[in-house]
Amino acid sequence: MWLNETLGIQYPLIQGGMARVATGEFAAAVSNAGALGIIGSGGMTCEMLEKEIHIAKSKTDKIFGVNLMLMNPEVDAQAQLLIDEGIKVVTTGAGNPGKYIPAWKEAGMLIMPVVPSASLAKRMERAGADAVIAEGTESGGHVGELTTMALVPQVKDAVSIPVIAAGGIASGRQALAALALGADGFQVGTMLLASYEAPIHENYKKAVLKAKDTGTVVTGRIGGTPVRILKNKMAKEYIKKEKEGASLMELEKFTLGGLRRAVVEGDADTGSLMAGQVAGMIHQEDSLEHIIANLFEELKAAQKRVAEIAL
Ligand code: TUI
Repeated sequence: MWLNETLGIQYPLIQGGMARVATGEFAAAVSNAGALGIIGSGGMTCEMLEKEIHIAKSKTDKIFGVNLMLMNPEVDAQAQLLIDEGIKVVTTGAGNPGKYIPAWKEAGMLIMPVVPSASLAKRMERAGADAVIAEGTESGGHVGELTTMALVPQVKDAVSIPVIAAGGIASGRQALAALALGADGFQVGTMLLASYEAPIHENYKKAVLKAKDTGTVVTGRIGGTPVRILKNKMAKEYIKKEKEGASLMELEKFTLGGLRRAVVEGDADTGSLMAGQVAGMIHQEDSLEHIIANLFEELKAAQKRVAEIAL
């Protein structure tokens, strides 16, 4: 497929940006397992990002990338850091990276912004993006409105650059469905939380393994920053307060530091346990190598099964 052929990697698979989870060591492990590892800049200062890039470089000879979280207060300096560090692939999230694209192109980087709509996909194509990642609202963390099922084909029809499908992919069946929608590659996040290598607290991992299909909820829709997390005490209270018309300030008090509480401290009650709707289909811990190889074994089996259906 376009993605693995362009990057010279084994699998047409990108790891999602996963703020506070996707460290340099984790991204290197994903790249070593044959996919494209990505360091997530969400929650990092510029100095932290630099350190993580150096760690990734020391842990793999394979290609890896950086996800630039565009709401990060240090994003301007981080955008330049990627050039200075010779980063070859950048994905972006939570905004429009248009102003950085000319300098990134000049540096020869492969640019793949996450888009929640066909209109932003078109703008990104005009701005010079090499591909777009069409991420449906099934995904974890900061989400758009459209589902992967509705978004991917509409983005595909709107642009002529390659389209990577994201949101709701954790099995070969879902990857095959993404192919049918027109995808030129896949991005996954939630399924990798269940890897031995994921640097998250045991309690976070256990909560993902325990989650059911209806186990996630979107907080912050009213405030304009919708974030999908596993349902817990904090999420329920947040939604209740949101419905009661609480002020943004009051709501922020709930979520401030929530991701750190989840990932580092393992506080499953008041932490912000970001995860996608596919959490309900993840039942066991495994190595990154197995998780990724299995996805493509399943994809081949699903493709064969579908090809044999008489219509
Ligand atoms: O970015 C993500 N997912 C994330 S970022 C993150 S860190 C965070 N922490 C606390 C609060 C909020 C975020 C956790 N998960 N996914 C990619 C994504 N991008 N989803 C939606 C978008 C998006 C939304 C609007 C991309 C562009 C956009 O453009 C608006 C515009 O300016 O046109």
